[in-house]
Amino acid sequence: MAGEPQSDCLFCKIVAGEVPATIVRETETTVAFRDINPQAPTHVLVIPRAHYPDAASLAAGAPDIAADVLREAGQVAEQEKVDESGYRIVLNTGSGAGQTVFHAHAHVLGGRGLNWPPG
Ligand code: DGP
Repeated sequence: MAGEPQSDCLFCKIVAGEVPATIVRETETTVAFRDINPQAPTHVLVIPRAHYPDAASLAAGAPDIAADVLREAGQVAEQEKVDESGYRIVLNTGSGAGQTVFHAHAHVLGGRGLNWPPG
């Protein structure tokens, strides 16, 4: 069923506390933790506790939680003090765009110059 935990999902295991992560913020609906392979001085992933495979399916199936993820991304940027210098929220969608974990997540990147367009 949409939103239910998946036994083979890494990020569901982080939500359940079965895989360790450096958690920086938590809400009733979201968890934010440091990326294991940081691409910037600040690189935090914000995920919904509920399992949806990508951002689009999250927005379609649980729009309130999609909004929570975006709100939390902004809170992470503030907490990490990258909000004034500027930061990027990235939602890789599909393997062709670099998505490797199929549990919706927003990357929050900041603390260095960020080029446009991204690679
Ligand atoms: P994406 O490529 O957009 O699907 O992003 C997945 C990110 O997840 C990638 O930047 C690396 C990160 N990641 C993968 N495995 C782990 C893990 O076990 N712990 C943490 N903290 N991050 C992970």
